[in-house]
Amino acid sequence: MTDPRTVDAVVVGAGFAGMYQLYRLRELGLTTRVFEAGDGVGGTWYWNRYPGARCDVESMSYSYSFSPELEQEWNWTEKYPAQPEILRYADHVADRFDLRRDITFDTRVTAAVYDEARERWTVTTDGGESVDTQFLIMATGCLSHSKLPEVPGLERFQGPTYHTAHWPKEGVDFTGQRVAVIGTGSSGVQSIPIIASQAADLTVFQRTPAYSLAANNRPLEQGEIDEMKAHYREWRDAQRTSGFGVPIEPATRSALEVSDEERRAKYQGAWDTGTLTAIIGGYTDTLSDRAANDTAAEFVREKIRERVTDPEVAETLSPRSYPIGTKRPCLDTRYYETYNEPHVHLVDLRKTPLVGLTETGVQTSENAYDVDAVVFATGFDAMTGALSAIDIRGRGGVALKDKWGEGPRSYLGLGVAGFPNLFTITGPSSPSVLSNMIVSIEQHVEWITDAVGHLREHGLTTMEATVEAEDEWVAHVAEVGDATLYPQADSWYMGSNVPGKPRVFLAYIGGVGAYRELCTQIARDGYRGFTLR
Ligand code: FAD
Ligand code: N01
Repeated sequence: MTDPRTVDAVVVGAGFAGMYQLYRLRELGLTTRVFEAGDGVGGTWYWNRYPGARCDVESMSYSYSFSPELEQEWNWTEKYPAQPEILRYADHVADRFDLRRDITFDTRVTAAVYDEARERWTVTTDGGESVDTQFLIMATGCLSHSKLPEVPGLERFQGPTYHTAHWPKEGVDFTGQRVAVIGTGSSGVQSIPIIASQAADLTVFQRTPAYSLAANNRPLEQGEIDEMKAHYREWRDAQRTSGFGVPIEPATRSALEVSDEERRAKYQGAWDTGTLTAIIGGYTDTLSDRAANDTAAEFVREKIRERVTDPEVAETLSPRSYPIGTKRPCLDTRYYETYNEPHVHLVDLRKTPLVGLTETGVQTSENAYDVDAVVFATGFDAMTGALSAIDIRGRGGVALKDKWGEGPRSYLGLGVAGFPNLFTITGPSSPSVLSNMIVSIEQHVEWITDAVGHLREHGLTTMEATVEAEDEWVAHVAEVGDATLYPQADSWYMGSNVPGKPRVFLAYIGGVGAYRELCTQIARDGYRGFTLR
């Protein structure tokens, strides 16, 4: 690279999206710089080092498909790999493809401003660097901007506090301590059993219970690894055309048209697989009809009652306020059983709301709980948080976060009107978080790379979504979302976990396969809905 301050492309983020985007742009011959706030690659798997962090998509599916050699040489050890193994995989990919030399670590992008006359972006970092680039590709992650509970006095607490998404690299030993965990989404569900196994006393503060299914995690056997490796190409093709990036037998019947016995047997079979999609994808109407959904929800509540000995605790842990699947369900290992242990206590924040932290612990409307350490498993300002944290200014100096003041507006979750040559990998309004994310990441990276290649081949310099295409897409995303039960939940999918955030369905539920086909067709039509110049 001649002058690192002037490049063809800047990529923000070095998780699975940023790494693959760099690889592809290099292949295309573009000079590219990647900026990453952390001091290593891996994104989610670099930051979320909390005890129990692991994937809930099977390892041999949750991995890159772009390199058959990589697929063949890497050996996953577990059905659901833990964070250290996934981080080792990310590191291996970075080394194998020599990615690090174009990544500037420990550096956060703070602003990006489009210069209309020059048709280029100026990207600024917290290290004081300014980089001039033609293309700006955001690989900032859907679940990378963490949030704390919105209560006063968090700083008052005198002991250590931890957020699951910023876990210390050296780990934390809770042996002999009294610990509070606030939050019972996926991060809480995964970490609580392990924190409980160390702590002398654990109090869990729950606002909304999760639907969690037993993961039945286990080591992979050599035979199944060999079998998958022998048929990887077919499997990858099936992933790409599936609804959620995980091939499952498509449902053909309503949950309400079969007998109770048949439905139960099906749910039990699905439960035994220890996968997220089997129960939710078992019938055509689980995610669109509340009565159908209730049959699956009740099956899971029954399992909770079987797993928790105290009926009152079981009831507190049983979700009733939203349909199953409309907040992301969890996969767990001994989550519910943990509440059978005498040193583990559950506080229902719906009955006694969280008031704040004191010098010595957690305060609810009824009680003070003295603890030695507090863990926030309180999640993320999802989908838009990491993008809105950067001062991105397009045509006329318009700020992206202002344009998105009433909810994100984007065409395909890939491009934004008024922001030429800005691309968002797994951006809002794409299937992204409603899928095995590596499948969606690869699809977006490949589409963006093809688009950039197309511009170059045709001597063009800019590409920008039209307002009309964007409006139509936003309306379509909302319409498809409204036909489902998702809007019935207060979830991060709806932006409603962050006070003041507009309540908009943030992802596209039209299906990974159908969406891919549409994107491909749009490209074939000369990038219909984009203006190319
Ligand atoms: P990320 O991995 O989030 O990487 C984004 C990177 O951008 C981060 O490293 C961040 O530091 C960097 N960044 C952001 N803003 C800036 C900035 N301004 N300047 C510089 N750098 C910046 N998905 C699944 O499909 N299956 C799973 O089982 C699954 N499990 C998950 C478990 C956890 C605990 C979490 C939090 C998420 C999980 N996900 C899962 C979603 C997961 O985020 C994606 O699968 C995938 O790792 C996202 O990759 P990414 O590169 O798009 O984003
Ligand atoms: O975050 P969450 P997460 N007062 O938002 C509670 C992926 N992921 O980090 O539901 C009190 O799900 C909040 O309560 P409520 C996955 O996509 C995957 O756990 O808003 N409580 C909730 O209980 C997942 O969905 C894995 O009422 C407050 C919890 O904190 C996504 O990341 C593992 C509160 C937050 O749950 C996010 O998961 C981990 C407040 N002010 C993550 N604010 C896998 O297993 C929040 N809460 C693959």
